[in-house]
Amino acid sequence: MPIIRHDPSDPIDPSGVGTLPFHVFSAGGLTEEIFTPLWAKGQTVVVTGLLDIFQFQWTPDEFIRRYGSQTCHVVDCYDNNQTPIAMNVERFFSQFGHYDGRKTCWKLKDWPPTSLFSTEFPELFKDFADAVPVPNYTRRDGVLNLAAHYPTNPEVVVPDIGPKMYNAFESSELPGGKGSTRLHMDMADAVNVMLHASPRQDGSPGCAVWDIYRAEDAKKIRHFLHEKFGFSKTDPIHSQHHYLDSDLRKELFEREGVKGWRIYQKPGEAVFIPAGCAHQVSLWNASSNEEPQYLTMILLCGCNARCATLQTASRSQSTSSARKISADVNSLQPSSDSKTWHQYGRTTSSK
Ligand SMILES: O=C(O)CCC(=O)C(=O)O
Repeated sequence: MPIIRHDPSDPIDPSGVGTLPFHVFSAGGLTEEIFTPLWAKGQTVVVTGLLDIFQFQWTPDEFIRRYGSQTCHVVDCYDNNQTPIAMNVERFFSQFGHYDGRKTCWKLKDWPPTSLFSTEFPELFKDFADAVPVPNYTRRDGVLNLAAHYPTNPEVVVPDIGPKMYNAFESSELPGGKGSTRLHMDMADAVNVMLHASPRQDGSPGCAVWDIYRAEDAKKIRHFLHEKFGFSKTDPIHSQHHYLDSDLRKELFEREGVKGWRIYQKPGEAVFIPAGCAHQVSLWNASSNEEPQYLTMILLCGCNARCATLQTASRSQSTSSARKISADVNSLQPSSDSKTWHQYGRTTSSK
């Protein structure tokens, strides 16, 4: 049964909107038999207690020790253009825990680069693959992961399915806040495991605050954003320009009746994000504006018929990123016989 989780150490939702109920399982409690029908419905799922399964120390100090001199590119979550800033890995990770009143919110995305993850960071790659829940779906080589069955000929555009890592500092969801990852939706299902968050002053961990909206609410969200920010040729979700701060979430609920799954993700918890569900993230640490030190990791996994829903949406878009999404999704479709599309143990009802 989906539940509404009440953890007294969670932040108070400043919008007052709350959450739709969602499914929560312990690490050993989520079997494939349980997961498959839930996932077919396009609902988010949370798995707790994964931290002990990881062997690698996913901490800022360990990244500095092993990879400190490597170059990486950081963006400021408040910069609308997301202009990359080059620096070395040590400079980024050494900022964790040394907040100096700066007004920026740095995010290190796609480090290590996805293409190099398995070859240059084999320990990280293996550790993640060995720990991730429902591995037949979520591992890159999982038998139920559609992406593992891709044709290998070079004509096929293979979508970027990760794994990839996100590291970011604390961000705000209060009015004017931009979170750490703005509202967007992906063409593949994803599972995101938080590996590290700096402790708060009372010793309990900080968390990532997820707002995930049901795929069937995307139309209402688009309508709301168009009304609010004006119509533009760019799709308001795919453009990834907007973060729904607490005022906007409240207004979305009042005007369109749309409420999402609001998940406060702690270290060792996995959040599953169905393809086609608009979602956004901010990172919270109750030590107010001090010590923003978050580290999360994401693994993108297989895609199902929900991608066809996304394809319909993105076909009408004219931006290059929308065309790229559309191309990626097209490449997932078998060219003539749609039966092969349904072979991987997932139902195909797309709502
Ligand atoms: O972990 C994050 O901050 C963002 C991950 C995410 O939203 C995505 O990759 O789609």
